Amino acid sequence: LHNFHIIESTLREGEQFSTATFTTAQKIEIATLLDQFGVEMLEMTSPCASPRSEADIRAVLAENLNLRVLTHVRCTREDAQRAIDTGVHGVDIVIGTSPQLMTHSHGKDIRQIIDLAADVLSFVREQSPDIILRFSTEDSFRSSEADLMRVYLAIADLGLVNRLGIADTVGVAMPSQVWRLVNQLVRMTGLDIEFHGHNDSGCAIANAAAALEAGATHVDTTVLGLGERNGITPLGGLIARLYTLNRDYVSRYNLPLLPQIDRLIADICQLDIPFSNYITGSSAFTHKAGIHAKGVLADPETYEAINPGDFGLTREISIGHHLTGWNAVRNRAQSLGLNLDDQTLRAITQTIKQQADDNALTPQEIDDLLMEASLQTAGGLA
Ligand code: HCA
Ligand code: CU
Repeated sequence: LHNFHIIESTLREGEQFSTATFTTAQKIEIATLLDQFGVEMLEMTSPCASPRSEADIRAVLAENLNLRVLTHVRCTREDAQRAIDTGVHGVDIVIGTSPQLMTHSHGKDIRQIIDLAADVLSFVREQSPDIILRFSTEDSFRSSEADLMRVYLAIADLGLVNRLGIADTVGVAMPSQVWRLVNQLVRMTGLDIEFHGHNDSGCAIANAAAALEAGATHVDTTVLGLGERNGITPLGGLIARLYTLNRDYVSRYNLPLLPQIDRLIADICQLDIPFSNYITGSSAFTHKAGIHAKGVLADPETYEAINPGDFGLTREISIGHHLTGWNAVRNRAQSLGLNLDDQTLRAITQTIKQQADDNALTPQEIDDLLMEASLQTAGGLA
């Protein structure tokens, strides 16, 4: 993979999630934590959205974090001017190019889009020669390829932007489509490419990975994947995806902060972290079946592609159910300092299975069974 950067958009796309509203203090807390995690860029809601949105860009900038602060605006001089006035490090400019958005959003055709973008981008460059300037089409994957190429080539030729963005605004792209479009843009423009992908059909992480494989340099994420509708590529999911390709891709990030980051956003937005969540879901490192427990006890990599320890988390071996195995039971006995012989352990395992067919046993009930057995066998305590 190319050396890539994460554009963390919890404070922009994330705010578009149904239950997400952040106070100034919360925005600063989130930005600070993401900075400590090591994301390179933070995208914030347009200063044109509301008075507090504008003030909070300045408030986050005043924290002097390592990350670059970007804001996201429509393709107009007025919006761009207000973005520049906040003192942000970068401005992300976007305009729709799909037939749906050309008709129902801004009503412009491709020629008018190019002229407007050229005007606004030149304006920004004149005002602020050093600002990080990005141009993106919205709804790129429902736009005609010919239209897209016309727009991107015209913009690239101006030599004004640092980065081009593509957006799967309604979450319909397949990884192969993303790969092809990014690859084409990299070859044709040589510019940095950003991918922004929604998750309506479950491909947001795969699409982000495909973009990176094709040479994209930037990926948009939000914590827990918050965003419009069911959101975009989740930060933790992207980390899991890249970690399992090669740990080195994500070793520069402060991975043990991820659980705290997911928890903070879940709490603020009054959400549960889904059980199925990448890395931080409640069962992400729980092993259940006897065969799995045995393998993991011998070597965790048998059934773990991700080491929970790298994220400050621990694995759990679940014992009190009918799929349990005696290796897991022996492991629990050993953790309690009990030295039970194999025959006893196998007998206890059978007891657990039998009882658990009706009702799962609690960890305490298992421990009680083990302690009892140890009292009954002479010299049971190690
Ligand atoms: C939206 C816009 C956007 C923009 C993405 C980008 C999208 O809220 O509809 O500028 O990179 O998904 O198209 O979030
Ligand atoms: Cu979006």
